[in-house]
Amino acid sequence: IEMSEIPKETLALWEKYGVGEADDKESFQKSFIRHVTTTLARSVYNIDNFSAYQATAHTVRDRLIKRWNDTQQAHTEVDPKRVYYLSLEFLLGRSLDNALLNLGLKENYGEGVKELGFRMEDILDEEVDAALGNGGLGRLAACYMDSLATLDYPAWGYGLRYTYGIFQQRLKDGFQVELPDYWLNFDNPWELPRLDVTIDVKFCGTVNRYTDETGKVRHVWVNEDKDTVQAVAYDVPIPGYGTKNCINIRLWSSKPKRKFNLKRFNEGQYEQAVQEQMEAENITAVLYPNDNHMVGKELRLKQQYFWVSASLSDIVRRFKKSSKPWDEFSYQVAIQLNDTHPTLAIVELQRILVDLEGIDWDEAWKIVTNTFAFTNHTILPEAMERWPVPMVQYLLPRHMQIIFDINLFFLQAVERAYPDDRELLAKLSIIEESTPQFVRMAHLAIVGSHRVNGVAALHSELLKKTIFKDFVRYYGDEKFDNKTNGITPRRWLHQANPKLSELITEALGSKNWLKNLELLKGLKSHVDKVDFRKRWVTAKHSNKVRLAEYIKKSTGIIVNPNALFDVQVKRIHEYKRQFMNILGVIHRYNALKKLTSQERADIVPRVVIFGGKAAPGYYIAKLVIKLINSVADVINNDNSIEDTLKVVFIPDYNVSVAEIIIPASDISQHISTAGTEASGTSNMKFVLNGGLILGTVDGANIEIHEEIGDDNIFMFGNLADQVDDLRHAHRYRNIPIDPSLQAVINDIESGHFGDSRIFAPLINTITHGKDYYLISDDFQSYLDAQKLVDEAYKDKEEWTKKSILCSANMGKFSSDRAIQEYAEQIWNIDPVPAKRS
Ligand code: F58
Repeated sequence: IEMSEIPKETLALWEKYGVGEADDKESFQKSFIRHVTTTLARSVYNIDNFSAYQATAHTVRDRLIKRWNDTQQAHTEVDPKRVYYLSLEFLLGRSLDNALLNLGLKENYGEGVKELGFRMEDILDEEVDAALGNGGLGRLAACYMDSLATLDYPAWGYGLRYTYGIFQQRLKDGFQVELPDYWLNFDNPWELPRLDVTIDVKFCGTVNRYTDETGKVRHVWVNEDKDTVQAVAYDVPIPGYGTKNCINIRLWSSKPKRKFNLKRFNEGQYEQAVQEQMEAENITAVLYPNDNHMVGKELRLKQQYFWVSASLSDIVRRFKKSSKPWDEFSYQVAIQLNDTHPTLAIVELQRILVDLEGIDWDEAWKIVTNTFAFTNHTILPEAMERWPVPMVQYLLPRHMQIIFDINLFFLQAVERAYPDDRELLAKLSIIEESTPQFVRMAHLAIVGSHRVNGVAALHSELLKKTIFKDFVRYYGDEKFDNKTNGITPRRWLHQANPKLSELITEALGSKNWLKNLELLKGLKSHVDKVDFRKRWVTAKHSNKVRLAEYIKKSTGIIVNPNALFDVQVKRIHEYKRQFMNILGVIHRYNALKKLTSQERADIVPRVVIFGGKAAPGYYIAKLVIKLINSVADVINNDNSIEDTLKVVFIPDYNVSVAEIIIPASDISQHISTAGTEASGTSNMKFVLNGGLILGTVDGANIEIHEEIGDDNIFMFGNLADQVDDLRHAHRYRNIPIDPSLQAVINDIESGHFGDSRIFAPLINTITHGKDYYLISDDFQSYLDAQKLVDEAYKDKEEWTKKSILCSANMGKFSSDRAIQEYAEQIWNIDPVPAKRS
């Protein structure tokens, strides 16, 4: 209702008793105690760190809700064009510290809890991560939400509320074991259940054709009640930094529509009576734990449609509130597809417009293609989504018809442009003509979007030259562009590295760099100041001490914070080549053993740190973890090398562990085979925190190199355009293995690191598997680059200058820059600041 319709007296009461915005220490304490008493039903006598966390979280939540409401109110009043970011993964991590910092409450609340007998660090440490994502793609979505909120864009995220997030990783005898991540065990203060916002989602059934009163052929999709599930909304508020704006991620949870099969129950079939209910709840039960790999499970397809259907129905409902004509839809709504996982949204919107709204096909299709844009995150063939036609037909019969029609009209248009080129038609077709047929989701996403982008310059170029080449030929170059990824400096520097953040703020004279990362350039003028460098080193050192403590706590291994910390943390995947890293470690170890004690005194001691999860079904990746741990066992217990080398595998790498590791790194490794890592985003986080990187000429490494300059990065290896030839050579010619690599392999095979039979399948990927990821081809160049790192680290002053220049030149990689590009060049949206009340 309109404000003018509400009686003045009522408004006055709301004004008087409305939730205040008081952010001072006393208001915090009052609210904290109220939550302990009423929300938690505890008292001063039985409150532990966890309850203190809950009470603090609820106090912050109250403030968030206020901002969230004000933001929604502002959006409703202005009714601007909104962007909807559809992502199957939002890897948010913890929320409390982030909210305290973004809302500017940290100091007051810190003092507040102290007086109540707690330490803020302990309270923050009680929170479990929201781990609704696998890796880069999911974390990117989280960084983008932070930037959308900070820049006041009218944006919504849409995703799934998995009951189980990414599995927790333990190590047993050096092998990975997976445990379920039941993250909702305790109440989750960072979500607002909207039990009144429910949407029915249909599956299966049949399609009926009929002719309507105007003589038009129409379709209705009908199904049985038992095949309908309900989507329930849970809203996750995302506060911006230094703004009152707070946007929303709406996560859907599945519930049965029909609660109970009474007939079955009365027949005494108790299990069957609740079976449908369980099947419905299964849809959002678990996040699929694969990174850069497609699994063709029916449940996964059900997840995708469930999410897409609920989200679109919500988006369309919001649009309809404004009573604007349908041809204005794409002026009010932009939808970004985070990879191909939400591609069915294209089909669903076409279905809504044609079947439900009665709009002509061509007109509907124009609206659809003007609405959607698609981001691709990988070029690896095994990650490309394809769904068997029979499976789609069974679950979504009407959608399958529409896909065939979209394909027919598309191929007809191609044929008009390129008559008699049957090969081109086959290559572009949305349907792969195999037995059974498959739907190629990337093709559907391209055809149904007005813009397609890759996530780093090289990646976007490779897309155009390889997998999307024929589409470029048909559509022209303009439809395809690049949006280099970015990361939020709020979480990845200000929050994760408070010491460095404080130093930077002091040097630059304000906190403005947190909203305009280009201002870091101002650090350059401090590089030559001895005192500044000293403080820079002190910050890094204290981060290393913090990580050393964490390593001791989580692995029992003691490491020396004065050693060079060499880090590779990311999902374990053959293309990321953690295997090459550990082979390099063995090479180093063998070299160290040959030295005399005197010679060893000259060596820079190293701690090589690994972390990352392997997909549970990825056998080779799991062997890499085992090899790292076996090698670590031998090296860490070999006194003869006098602590010049330590190897650590930190278990259960996740967002909050990353926040401890990244600020403590001296050098980190981003060593994928050239052309395989679309962008990488941790590379940006490390460099922003003054860590140098050792990397291949791949993904965003290339653009980081461009920004920070030759002197501040260690690059090595073959280039992307050499990869095809090298692979071809491995396949058809007998290429001898690099001698240093062969020596290392021999060492493993001799049983030096335990029963070598375990590792045979892994070794075979190089010796008999044609070395698809080119470890042998890059090995010597990798070792040479490592030598340069050792040398450079000896000159501490020079190293520190490099470290400062690294941070100083990272302005480009703020997710604010990325989001601004999307907003201006793809979505066409403007900021809408919430009113300050
Ligand atoms: C990653 N992809 C890319 N996919 O590998 C990385 O280079 C890039 O920086 C990042 O996206 C952000 O653009 C990625 O994380 C997945 O995890 C998918 C999850 C769902 C199944 C398929 C892989």
